[in-house]
Amino acid sequence: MAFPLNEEIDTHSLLWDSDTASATYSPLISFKIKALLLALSIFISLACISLLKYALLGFPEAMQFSFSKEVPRNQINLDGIASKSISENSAMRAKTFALSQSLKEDGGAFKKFETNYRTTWNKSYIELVRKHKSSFDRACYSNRKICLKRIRKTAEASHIKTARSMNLPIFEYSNSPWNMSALDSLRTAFHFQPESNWMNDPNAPLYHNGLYHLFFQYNPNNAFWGLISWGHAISSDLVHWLYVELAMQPDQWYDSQGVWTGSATFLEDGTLAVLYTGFTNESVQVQNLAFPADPYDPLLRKWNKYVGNPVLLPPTEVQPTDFRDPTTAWLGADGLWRMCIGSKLEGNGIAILYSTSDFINWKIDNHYLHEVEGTGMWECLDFYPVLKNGSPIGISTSRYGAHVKHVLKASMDDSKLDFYVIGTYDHQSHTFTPDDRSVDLGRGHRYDYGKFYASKSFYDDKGERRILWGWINESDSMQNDIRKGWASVQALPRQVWFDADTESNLIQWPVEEVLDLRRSKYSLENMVLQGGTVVEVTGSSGSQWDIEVTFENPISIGNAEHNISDINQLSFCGEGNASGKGLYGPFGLLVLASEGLEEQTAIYFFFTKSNGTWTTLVCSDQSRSSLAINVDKTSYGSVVPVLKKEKLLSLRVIVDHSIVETFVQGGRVCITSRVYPTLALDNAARLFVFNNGTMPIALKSLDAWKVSKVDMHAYATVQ
Ligand code: DQQ
Repeated sequence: MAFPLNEEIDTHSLLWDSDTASATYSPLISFKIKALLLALSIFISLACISLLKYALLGFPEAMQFSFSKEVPRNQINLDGIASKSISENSAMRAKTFALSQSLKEDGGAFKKFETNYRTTWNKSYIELVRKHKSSFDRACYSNRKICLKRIRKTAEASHIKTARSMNLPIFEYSNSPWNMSALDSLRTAFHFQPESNWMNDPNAPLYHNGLYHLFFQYNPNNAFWGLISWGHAISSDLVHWLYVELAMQPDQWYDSQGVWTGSATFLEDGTLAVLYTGFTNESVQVQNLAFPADPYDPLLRKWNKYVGNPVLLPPTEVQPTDFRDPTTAWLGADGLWRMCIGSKLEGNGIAILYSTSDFINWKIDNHYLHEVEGTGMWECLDFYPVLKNGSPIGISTSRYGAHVKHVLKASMDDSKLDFYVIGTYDHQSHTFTPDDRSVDLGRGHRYDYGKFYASKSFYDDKGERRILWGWINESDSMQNDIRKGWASVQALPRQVWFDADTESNLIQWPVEEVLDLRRSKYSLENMVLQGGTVVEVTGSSGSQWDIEVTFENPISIGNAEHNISDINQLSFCGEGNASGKGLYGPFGLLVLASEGLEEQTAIYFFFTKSNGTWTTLVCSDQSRSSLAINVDKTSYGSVVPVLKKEKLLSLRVIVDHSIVETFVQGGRVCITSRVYPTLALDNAARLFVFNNGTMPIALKSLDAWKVSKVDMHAYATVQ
């Protein structure tokens, strides 16, 4: 028999025909044999696995392992839910497809993001970094820091070469005010940040089995936003962190464009459930569930996405891209869990309220938990009780009663600011009523008057306190972030409680564990600062500080009677005003200042008078924080509530290389600034006190502690 001539021959299906001693081509026989061989090999593999298991565990244990391993007390009962959900799953898919059609008309928020941020040369540069990173990755195990530097250097060199050859604009690294080692000096020493790449919102912070967990929005590949996964770190003290593997990655149709922000809830039986937003393959925002794969693992390293995801689709009245960031749930007296999700409707920010009995089947309520006109999209909602009596003791999210007030926080997508409002939550009607609508969300109190966004709190039952995390974004250029190899940090974790003195705001204070990082102390005492004075704190070189300073309140010591006309300067905290002059102030601190004061970040008080009433302002002036030109130097500020009985004004200022976090009057007002000095780096940075006002100001005390660096590293490296 001859070979067929004009066909491609599959050499695997050539059979030897013993009768004719010639090769026979038989596709049918070949298929049967293949199928037989496949079935045989599957059978043999299964048998081998079972034998191996029995050999290792012994027969009875092996059976137990498969069928009757004790179900942990704190494991959710998923019986019967999985099968139901699989059939629901395809219905969900069809619905998300329909929703995605309306999204296309909207232009696609993600596309907009890409166009805004990825300029031509950025694209080519990012590609280069990616290319070089993969080739260096193998060599990076031993010394990650050196390796990252090498990647950046090589990428820069080839970027310049490619950009030249393609006639593209070149980012002039030679003109950059920072060389690579100066850029490394901008990295924080004791604020939480991943080893490299991009981070944004804190997610599902929690305390469990002796460990604190922080999850965070993370791009594992680059120092800019994209391909968002959940990074994960663990700590026993909220200060020293070990990075563990990614908790979740975008690997399912319902989160393929990003595993977005979510929250953790401990159910009544101790089960830990995480609800998060998935950005689907069809660009729809849906809510998904995930559980620790092994609830016995104290590190909670592996996570299982629930087989019936998504558990919630956007309701028809909102856009499919305006439905995200579920809160931690709270348990009502009716036995139902409730949570809310941020959205917008006709320009109004809304908190959509849901309830459930099993955490899987959620029902939308007939009213929103809250709505504020014209505030745009609300992201990252947070809703929790605080004790009315002003005790710093925290309470769990499900607590209610006459002794509590409730706090609702929304992150305003349009302005990237976090606002909170305090009010009453009615546990019968599930309505929330702000105490004072004039300071409602978007109009009144902010957690922080500087850079602090997408925050999330949790109840820490170990410390009996409520702890708040907030994301501090970069404000240098994206090019700079890529060169640095990292972007964003988390603010220090803050304990938060109700301010019973003012009865209108919250108090926030760095968790007490931060005190353990304090080292040598430098002090000043009882000093009168005449107008125009700048005094260096001796020995103050360095860029890691925890500073507490108090001044006598000039108004409470009788000066209020000065017969001056009103100074209506509520906008005083604008650009460059630390060098301005008032009657009382500006006075305060200059941090991250170069020796010749070419660079300085001023944190100061200033008093204004209107209709005979004095108002205290606190400002953070970044206008001279850096000689670099392409960094954001916006100044921030706020009015500070100061009670008549308060004879002292206080600042606690925490400095960490490129972060200045300020807590005013015991934490009534907070301001966080990003600064990027070029001269005032590391030991070249100095600390001064100053008074630019006309009237002398009495400095009562200043204590400045050097803060030690915290070594954060991957958990695996210390095994
Ligand atoms: N960041 C997440 C969203 C959230 C936004 C995406 C807030 O879930 O609304 O990274 O920064």
